[in-house]
Amino acid sequence: MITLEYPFKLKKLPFEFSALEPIIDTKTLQIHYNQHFNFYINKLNEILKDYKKLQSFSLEKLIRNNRYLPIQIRNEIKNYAGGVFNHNLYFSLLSPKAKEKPEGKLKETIENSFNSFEDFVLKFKSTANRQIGSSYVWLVVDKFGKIAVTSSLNQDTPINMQIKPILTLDLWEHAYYLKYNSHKEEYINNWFKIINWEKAEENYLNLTQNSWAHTKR
Ligand code: MN3
Repeated sequence: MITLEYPFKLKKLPFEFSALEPIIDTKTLQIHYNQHFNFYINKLNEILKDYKKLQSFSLEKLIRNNRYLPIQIRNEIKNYAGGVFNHNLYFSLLSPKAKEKPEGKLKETIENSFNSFEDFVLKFKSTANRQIGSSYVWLVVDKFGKIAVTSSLNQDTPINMQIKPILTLDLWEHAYYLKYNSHKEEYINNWFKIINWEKAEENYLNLTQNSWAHTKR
């Protein structure tokens, strides 16, 4: 959904803004994608404009190396690079033609780790329902291939913590409030019907097979 190099640019969603109706309404998806997501992209580009060296960093490297960045932009980069990364992942995992569950290796790992796919869903939902304020819930994998459900606040991203994300749910109010108002639980339940499990599987396989070697500084 974005170009991978500075200056980062928003690409078109691979489906119509109305394609996720009635689960995510057209207006919410439009505002979320074109305004919120784009805001983070523009802000990040704006900051990087004056830091030539950092322009060659990937999004992930900007996030992972936050504590080595110039102190005066560290916080902003954390928020904006995080906002870009998190939204990019969230939108890439939505699909109007979603399957009910994952297949292949990810399915197997989920069943081994959570007992069953249904138990995983319960765990993810209860974690999501417990969140207060602007947050994300994640399915992550560590470098040993172990998976877990976790959460983060604001635009924090769990690639800071020796783990990498497979799947994420945006629980900021802008993701659902227009349609669901305070019925966050309904948004969470419905989101499970539009998960792009093929993409999640792809993330899982990429992360377990080859990406850790490149994650040193
Ligand atoms: Mn959002």
